[in-house]
Amino acid sequence: MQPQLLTVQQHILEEQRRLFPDASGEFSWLLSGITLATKIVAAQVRRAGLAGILGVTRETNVQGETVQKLDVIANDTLLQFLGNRGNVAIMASEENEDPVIVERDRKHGKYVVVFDPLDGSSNIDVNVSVGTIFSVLRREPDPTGKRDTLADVLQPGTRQVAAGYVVYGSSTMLVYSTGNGVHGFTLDPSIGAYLLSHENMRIPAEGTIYSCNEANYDGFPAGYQRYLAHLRQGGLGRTYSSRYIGSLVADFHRTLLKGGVFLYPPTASHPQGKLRLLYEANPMAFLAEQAGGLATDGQGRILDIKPESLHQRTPLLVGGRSEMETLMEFVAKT
Ligand code: AHM
Ligand code: MG
Repeated sequence: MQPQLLTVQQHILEEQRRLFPDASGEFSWLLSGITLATKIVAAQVRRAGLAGILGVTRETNVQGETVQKLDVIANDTLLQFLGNRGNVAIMASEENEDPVIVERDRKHGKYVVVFDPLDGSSNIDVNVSVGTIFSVLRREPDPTGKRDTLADVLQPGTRQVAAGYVVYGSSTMLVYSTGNGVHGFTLDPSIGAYLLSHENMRIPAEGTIYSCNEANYDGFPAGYQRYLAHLRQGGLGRTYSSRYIGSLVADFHRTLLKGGVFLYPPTASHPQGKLRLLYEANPMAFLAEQAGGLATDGQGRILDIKPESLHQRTPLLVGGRSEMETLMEFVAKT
């Protein structure tokens, strides 16, 4: 008999029906905007090496269209498919300096979506995995349409109602959570559907991989240096390997599946770290906690940080419990 296939759309609808029987279905409709947009991005990413060839004549392709950079395409696609849902009032993207207001839905839209359309895009040129990261926040309706829209975006990560990412890797995978566990779906390109492949993902409590840009080691605060030395010297009773891709989505995805720890600490040149709180750290922290792991900025829980600006940076330390608890001890002693 044919194995039971479950698409992400069915999964979201069933989850919503089970947990919120009175729900309007609007939230599922919003998430379907993300799944559709990311399938379009995935199709473009698969052709990335051809962009130069197709656009060889003065940056226009054979159809006469201007060849755009992939991160611009990804951004435009997400803005388009989220902006026409009818329930998204505000979108904020790594690619846009200010939040994008959906004028039609500004008063009654229930949601804010924050995203990094193509994370790790410098890796595109060398055919390494990249991804899309998203975070969905609820907002109170604004019948006057006069409220400061930025305040609706600057909410702590605890207010996320959903978060997830798509990794454009050797296969394309969507991983998401609405606060009821973390679930992974693999895109079957032959039918264009994300199919459930990883139900209820959990970060192993103990791993054997650490992941950071070790070229910055000399600029890490002393506690981080001692921690990495501790892992290398077998201080946790296991032998560690180092893996670093340089695409947060791919490094996080590996950490989710294999355990261990990913860290982008403060550095001498980036005292606040490099990663962005709203569309990189918060969604990953939400997923990590939902998968039984931990995420901090070295001081406290990422999800508790009250954002002050849209593109604010934060150190990010995320991983399985054993690595994270030891890391917090080392960092506290700094
Ligand atoms: P981007 O959003 O501009 O692509 O930059 C973020 C990326 C992350 O994906 C990755 O974790 C980090 O930058 C790597 O930084 P570094 O090159 O300093 O190690
Ligand atoms: Mg990014």
